Order: sequence, then C-alpha cells, then structure tokens
Amino acid sequence: MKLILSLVFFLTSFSCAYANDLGQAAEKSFSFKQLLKSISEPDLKNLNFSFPEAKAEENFVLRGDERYFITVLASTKEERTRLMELGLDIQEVEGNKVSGIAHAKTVTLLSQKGYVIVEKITFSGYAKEFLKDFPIADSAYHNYAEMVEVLQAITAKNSDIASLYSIGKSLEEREIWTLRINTDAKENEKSDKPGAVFIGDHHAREHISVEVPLLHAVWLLENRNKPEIKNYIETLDIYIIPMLNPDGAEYDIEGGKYKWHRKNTRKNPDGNIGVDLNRNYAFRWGGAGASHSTYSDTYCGPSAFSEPETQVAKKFFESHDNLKTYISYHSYSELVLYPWGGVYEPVENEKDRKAFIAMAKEMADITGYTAKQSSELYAATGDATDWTYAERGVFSFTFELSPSRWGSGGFYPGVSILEKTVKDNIAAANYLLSVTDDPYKTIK
Ligand code: 0X9
Ligand code: ZN
Repeated sequence: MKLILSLVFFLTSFSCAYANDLGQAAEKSFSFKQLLKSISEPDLKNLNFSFPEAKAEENFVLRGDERYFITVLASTKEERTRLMELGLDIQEVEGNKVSGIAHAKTVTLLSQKGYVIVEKITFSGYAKEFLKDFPIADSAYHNYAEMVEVLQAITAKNSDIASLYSIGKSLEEREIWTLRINTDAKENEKSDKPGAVFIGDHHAREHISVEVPLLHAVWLLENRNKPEIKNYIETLDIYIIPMLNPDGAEYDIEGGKYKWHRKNTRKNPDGNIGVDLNRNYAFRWGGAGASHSTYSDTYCGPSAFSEPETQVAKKFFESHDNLKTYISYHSYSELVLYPWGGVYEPVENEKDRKAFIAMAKEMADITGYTAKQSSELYAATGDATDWTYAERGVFSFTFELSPSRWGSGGFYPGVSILEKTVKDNIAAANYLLSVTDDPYKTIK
C-alpha cells in the first residue's frame, strides 16, 4: 500500500515539478496572502495523498550520523573562533557557553584539549518513510520544485517587469534560479540602475532562509502599484535568488526526514559529504573560524571558490557593476550582521562603517533582531558578505533569521514562526531597497 501511495505521490509531484513551462505555470496563481495562510496553517486535508499509519511527528535518531549538538564553556570571541577552527559549528552564544554542532571527532578533540563540554545530545527528528519532501508537518515550506513553480507563476503574471533565469548550475546540475525585477532590463541585460540582491540558503538546513526572499518576491510583485514599491521597481535593479544551495536543501529533506545538513553535496575524496559554501569565498579564505577537516560542518573546501555554487555567486557579482546592497539570509539567532566577519577590526573606511551600522540598526529595529559586527559572534573567513563588500564594494549583510534558539526550534522551527518572520523581514528588505539608491544617505 505504502509503495503504491509513494508511486502515486512520486508521479504527481514529478509531473508538477517538471511542468517547467511558463505558460503552464501561469495557470497556477500564488497570492502572498494565500501563501502566508498556507505557511501558517498547512492544509493537511487538501494534500493529494494520505498517510495511513504515519503520525504527524515521530522521533527517531539519525542513524549513521556521527554529529552531536553540544554546549561548551567558552567566554570570548577569540575562544569561539578557535572552537570554530576545531570543527564546532557554533549556533548559539549565551554568557560563557556556546552551543553548536560537532562531529564525534571534534568532540574527542575538544575533550583532549581540555574544553568543558556541559551538554551533548544526539539528533532526533521527524520521520516519514516514503516522502521525498518536507515532513508533513512542514509541508508549507517550499522544496526546490515548489519554489520554481512559484517563481515561474509570479514571473509569468508580471512579465513586463520580471524575468526568471538561471545564473548557473549547482554541483548536481540544478539551475540556480534568479528572479529579476527591472522595468527595462531582462535576465542578463545590463542595467545602470542601483542594484539590490537577496540570496537565501547558502546553508542547506536553513530552509526559512528560502521562504523569506521567495515570499518577498511574491509580495513585491503583488504590491507593485503601491507608490513606494512602484518607485523601487522603477528606479532599482532587484535580484532575488532564494536557493543558492539547491542540492543541499533537497538532500536535507530527502526521505522526508531532516538530516541537519549544512553544506553542499560535494563528495570529498575521503567520503565525507559537503563543503561549507559560507567558508568557500576567496576573501581571507581558509583562515580564522574555518575548518580544513572534511568531516566538519564548517569545512572550507580544498581551495577558494572550489564549489560550483560559490563560483556562480562570484560570476554573478562580478558581472554586475551596479550592485549596491545585499542580504545573505541564514538562520537562526535573530541577528543582523555586518562586516568584517573574518577579523575583529571594524571596517576601516569610516563612511562605510557608519553606513553599515546605521542600516543594520534600522533593520534590527524593524525585525526586533540584534545588530552587530559579524566577528563579535566569532570570526569566520571565506564568508559571502566579507567577499562581496571587500571585492565588489557592496553593502552586504548576513541575517540570522528566527527563531532565537535551538530550544525554540533551531533550524526546524515549524510553520508557526513563518508569518511573523516573513512579514518582519519583508519590511527590513524594503527598507534596504529604500536606501539602495544611495546607502550613504543613511548617515547624512
Ligand atoms: O557561520 C556562518 O556561516 C553564519 N552563521 S550560520 O549559523 N547560519 O552558519 C554566520 C556568518 C557570519 N559571519 C561571521 N560570523 N564571520
Ligand atoms: Zn547559515
């Protein structure tokens, strides 16, 4: 029975997923309200498959996963950076404790070095044996095919100002889709208008970082006639890339159970999977806060820009001279971070530093998040936003979206958190659009 159901589900989703024709997609329409409603209250009854004996949530231990969520004593940013280098993927900082994900080998290393590990837990999660999708309770989140479907539909409906194109392929050859909003230029055509970029999901398991830019795109196009939005659309060049790491995102949900997968799906020569895309950019690559161990979640890769996904991002930023602002979405912790991330020193250029702080504070006020220099958390080299600022002069921010803690859901907070997170972050992103014409006006 399970087999038949899974076959029916597979065929239905396969035919939907690959109905990649804009015309067909246009028949389906997605409204912001409807999407928000569906992400707030997933309509389990209307899904075209049923779950005979499966419960909504079923705990299990991820078999074969040698990682732990640990809490270690460490009180300074220097100590936190050192922990990152030893392979701990820090997620939370509270007083003299830091928590994050560590491979068993890192746990041993930390103990040998005398670090005090005060808590160590194995992963558990939702199990759904026959889905190749999000667990049912989180079905409102968009997987790759569903994201493409939404992007196609909204582009088709707004084809006078929106274009959808691939800026390159992932390692497993998935297209990295980009929705561009520009009244004059389409796809790769040159534009002299000031540009804003929003990128989600450098990190596979941070699925909420896909929802925010995706829903922002829907919202912008739906509200295109509001005077303020109309003005942004007419005067700016807006790029929304909701899923930079599609292979990782799909791998994380494959089998309907979360794998806590962060990196891309590179098979390293020793068999360990993945390179951390947010350690793979070239600026100060491989230094502070990056791990050179393939088993670590913060493995920076064999060389800078070794990965197709970061190469695609590099090419994208290098081929557009007009880009002024950028948000790289991550989760979780509720932070608005600005450069530098790789060193503790502040940005040298005073005007830039002041503008960074002014913009970050404003966006933190709007979202209720906390603004700080990235390296206050821990130093990490090879991240996206240091590179885009250093090499391309783009005012670049890393957002750590909701929730604030592992205990409130961490990477997998469920659907209840989505509505507020999406709405607050659309407001913050719109603020960034409002200053993209001249980021320095924030300090005038
Ligand atoms: O470590 C990262 O790549 C980002 N945090 S996450 O939990 N989403 O992985 C933060 C990057 C910010 N940069 C620095 N702290 N340097
Ligand atoms: Zn991240």
